[in-house]
Amino acid sequence: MSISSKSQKYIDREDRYGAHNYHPIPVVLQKGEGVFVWDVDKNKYYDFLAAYSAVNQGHCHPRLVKKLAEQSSRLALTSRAYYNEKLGEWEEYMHQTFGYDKMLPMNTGAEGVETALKLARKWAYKVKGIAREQAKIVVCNGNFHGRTISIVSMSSDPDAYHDYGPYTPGFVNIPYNDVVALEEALADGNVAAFLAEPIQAEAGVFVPTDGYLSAARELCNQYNVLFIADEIQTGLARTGKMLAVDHENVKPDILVLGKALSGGMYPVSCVLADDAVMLTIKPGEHGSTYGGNPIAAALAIEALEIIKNEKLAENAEKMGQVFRDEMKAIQSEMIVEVRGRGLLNAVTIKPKENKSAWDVCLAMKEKGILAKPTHGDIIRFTPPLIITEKQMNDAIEKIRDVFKKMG
Ligand code: IF1
Repeated sequence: MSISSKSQKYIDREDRYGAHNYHPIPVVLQKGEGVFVWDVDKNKYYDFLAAYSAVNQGHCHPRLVKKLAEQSSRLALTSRAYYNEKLGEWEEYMHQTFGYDKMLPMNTGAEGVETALKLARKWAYKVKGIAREQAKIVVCNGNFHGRTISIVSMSSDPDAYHDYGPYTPGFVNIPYNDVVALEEALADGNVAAFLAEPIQAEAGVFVPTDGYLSAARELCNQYNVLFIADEIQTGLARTGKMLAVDHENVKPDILVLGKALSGGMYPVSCVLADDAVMLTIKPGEHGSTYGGNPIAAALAIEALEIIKNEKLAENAEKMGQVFRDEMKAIQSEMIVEVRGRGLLNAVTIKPKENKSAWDVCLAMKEKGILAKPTHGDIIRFTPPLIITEKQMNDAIEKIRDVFKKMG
């Protein structure tokens, strides 16, 4: 696979001076616009990863670029030691959009998940009456909720947790998409919450059986357990609805958002909950330097307005169906399964003549399509939700050529 000497210089410099905590696709990007990115040699690509679903609105969306420039030249960061004119506007906007009493603003998705864990434990001790230090949180095998030590303490993936012990206690792992196992776990009176992704994205885009989310909601009600939905990747129109839980009209007790909440401009995350949960945290008991800053607030409102104005959920639903139909029609021994919802899709690859999913991604790069495997044999396809039918068909034609050549 060809890597220009110019690109190689960038790659070598990162290798020399940067931590080796990633193994990127060998492409060096310089510009992004909509569904497209360009490398340092001006080669153009469809971005079918969209920064792991953080760029739902498309690269460098003009409304977000304008909003970032405006706010950053007016007031960027105050900390929460003071009030600022934008945070309350964002909090009210989130209440009106998602229907929760209150919002707690953070920055990264992991911080949002950690905030949800802390709220669940506070609620357990102060409201449910679980004995202190005894609260348990039920999580699913195959989960991905971030990279902090408490979060990897929940993980069932050795790559995520190996050699990071000792681990945070209080997590109970059960199989995903298994209602019987969930009920057994929730029957323990010390359980504070059930945390799950409505679709397990990093694990390989595993969509649970219809009714699983509704059953989880009902069981959490029955056993007085908080249902926490991690919609950091599945949320914000990615799966064809504003939230993935909307496919079953389920309302979690705690909702965690991130990634596309800023349209890829700036780390913005938040936690939404009603007063009975949210007000268990008192002044001085949680926070963050950048959490709720004016830039984050301005961007989040604009990013959500774009999702609504441009009907990105409807487009994700429509284009996702086109993608899955066309991928299923490709005749290739390497394509084992095509699955997903909206524009959160994945293809399981069967290696052929020692060609792996990685090799497919390298071949797609040569044809102008960027995507990356997860867990070895699964390629995730998550383009920006603004993709048009013409662009989708053009991209699929390129992907089809790759499989035709690889067999
Ligand atoms: C990496 C994965 C995806 C997430 C869900 C919380 C977070 C994420 C459902 C934490 C973040 C990112 C992290 C990034 C790559 C990417 C990823 F492959 F790692 F797992 F998307 F699938 N909940 N996912 O997907 O949010 O702290 O990153 O803002 O760590 O390599 P964050």
